[in-house]
Amino acid sequence: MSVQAYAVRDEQRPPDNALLQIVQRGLGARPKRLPSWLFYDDHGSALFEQICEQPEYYLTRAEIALLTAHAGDIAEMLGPDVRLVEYGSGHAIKTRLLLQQLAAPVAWVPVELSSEPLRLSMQQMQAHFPLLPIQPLAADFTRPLRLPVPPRAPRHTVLYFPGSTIGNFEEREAAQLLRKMRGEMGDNGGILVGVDLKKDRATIEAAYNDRAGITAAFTLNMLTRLNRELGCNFELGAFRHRARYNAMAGRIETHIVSNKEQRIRVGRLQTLFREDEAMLVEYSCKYSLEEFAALATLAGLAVQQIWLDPEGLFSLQYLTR
Ligand code: AVJ
Repeated sequence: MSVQAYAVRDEQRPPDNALLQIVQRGLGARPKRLPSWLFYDDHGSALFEQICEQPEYYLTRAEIALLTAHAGDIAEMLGPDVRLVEYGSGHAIKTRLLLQQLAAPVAWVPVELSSEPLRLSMQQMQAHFPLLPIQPLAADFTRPLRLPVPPRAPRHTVLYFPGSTIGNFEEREAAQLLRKMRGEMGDNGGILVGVDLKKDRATIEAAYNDRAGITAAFTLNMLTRLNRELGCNFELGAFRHRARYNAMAGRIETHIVSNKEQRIRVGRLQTLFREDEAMLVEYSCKYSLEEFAALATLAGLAVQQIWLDPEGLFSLQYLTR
């Protein structure tokens, strides 16, 4: 047996090549930049759930309040025999509020990258709606989807994209994603999308800098993940979380900032972080209603209806051709 076969560092699985390339490219870029989907390993997903419970993180509470107030109207507007395709599957409460009101839904199709969260949310949802056909789809929703054949013909397909996840995409990418969704929903389908709204800086910045430090832990967990999956040597104490609202661009910009000059190993490469060098890890774009309408137009869509939560912090918008 060759020694080479054992050259893999112990207690680590062999580095995933695609991931390694993405990270090497991101750390080689200037300024350094890593994609925000890297947050969501098991621990990151659990931390995100905790973020949603922080008093400062108004988004989730506002969206739930919105659905509590308006799910009935939304369901009425959508009509019966809807196929609900959900981008993501980690929104059990919101989805339940909506599904409860829908008349004779044809199927619920949660779309999620990893199959484990998919299986879990499927089980939970089936327990609440024993008669609802569930057709989970393990896929990357930024790529063209091949939707499963529905159990019966839907009146129309509604793509449900809650949580303001659309905000993680820069405007050009967001328009591209909406245009892709436009194709998937078909001629008389629609998109029901959660959009966080522009508001005062203090409220927005607090949401991404909770006092309990959960968001900071969520951000830095990306480094833990890279240590584990790629054998990097990030020291958690040597970096800090920074989230600031860029009012000009209308977005929260989250960075991981180096506390000192240090070298980090990424596979066979090394990268140098200067003291206070900031690596971009997330945008969370905020929109005015006018700006989002303009974005929809760019994607060949029109805003049919807008619902707001009682405090006017967050919107749910229905887009059609
Ligand atoms: C799940 C993408 C909507 O941008 O507000 C929360 C993720 N990041 N706190 C957001 C997140 C830091 C969240 N989204």
